[in-house]
Amino acid sequence: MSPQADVQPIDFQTWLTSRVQQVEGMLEHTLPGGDAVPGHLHEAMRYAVLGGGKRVRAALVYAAGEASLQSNAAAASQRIALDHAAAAVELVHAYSLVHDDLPCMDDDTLRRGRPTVHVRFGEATAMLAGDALQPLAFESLGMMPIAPALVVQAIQLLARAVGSQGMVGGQAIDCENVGRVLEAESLQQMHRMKTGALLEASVLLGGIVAGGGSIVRDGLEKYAAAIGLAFQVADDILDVTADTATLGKTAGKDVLENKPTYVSTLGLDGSRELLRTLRDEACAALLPLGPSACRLTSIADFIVSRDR
Ligand code: GRG
Repeated sequence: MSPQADVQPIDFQTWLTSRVQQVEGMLEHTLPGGDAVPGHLHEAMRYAVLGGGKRVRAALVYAAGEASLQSNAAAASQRIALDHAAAAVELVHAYSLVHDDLPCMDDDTLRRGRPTVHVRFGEATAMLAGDALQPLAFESLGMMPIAPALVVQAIQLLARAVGSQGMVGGQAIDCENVGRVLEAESLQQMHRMKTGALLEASVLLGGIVAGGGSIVRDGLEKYAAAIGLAFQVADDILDVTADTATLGKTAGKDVLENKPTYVSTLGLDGSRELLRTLRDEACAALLPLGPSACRLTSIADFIVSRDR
């Protein structure tokens, strides 16, 4: 079956539901059971990972992978590898949320519509649960049944994206700038690192694992840079326009804590305009990939129009 025939028959919502179920099955299988010692830690890890979430990062892995897959003998192994990569990015994402919610960071009590991990399990266990989710993500990548050189490439890519020059570095800049007004350029750099880097890595992992060629990778890189930023702009807009019940996390916190955001820098209208521009940039980058990239286009639309 050609990649095009593979993506034509089902609508985006059906596709997304099926990929969310796929990654949640994989996560269930990858996480140690709550009966494995130490039970309290494993319960906390499972609570952090399996309690909802939109699974945008996993969807990006699958969509980029499906845009890159060829119908050849390697495709079956590459599809299994996509499951491992999708689980890996959701494990890292869950760890970042657990640590971000801790009293020493954002001190949040609500996440995904439920008490945060430290509220439910205690601060020390929440910290350890986040710590343990990280290596589990890299273990998942290490189990991908593809060429070892590609496994190494995928591990390096994710490690760089979430380290001190990516997600964690962005969080450090965020912490240092609470209460300060950031120039648009500095704000963008912070968000590219804090939120954009993992989203970008999710897209690129899909391309690496599914063996995408240079034209595909080039398109994916440009797409990933635009949607990585678009996600954060949408998040900043939602912080001021949506309510806590819809978001499943405390709304209005950025303003309350005087955090630098797109809305505080560009205003609501300016932020909405930037969001539309980034969506168009992302979709234009996909044109050379043809119809097999249709899921990535739909995810870009989903990111800019999401209500939670
Ligand atoms: C390493 C402590 C530490 C933090 C890393 C990503 C991050 C920095 C912190 C998360 C805090 C946060 C709310 C960032 C804004 C954008 C974002 C990542 C929102 C949450 O992602 P969603 O909306 O969440 O994809 P779900 O629950 O749907 O998975």
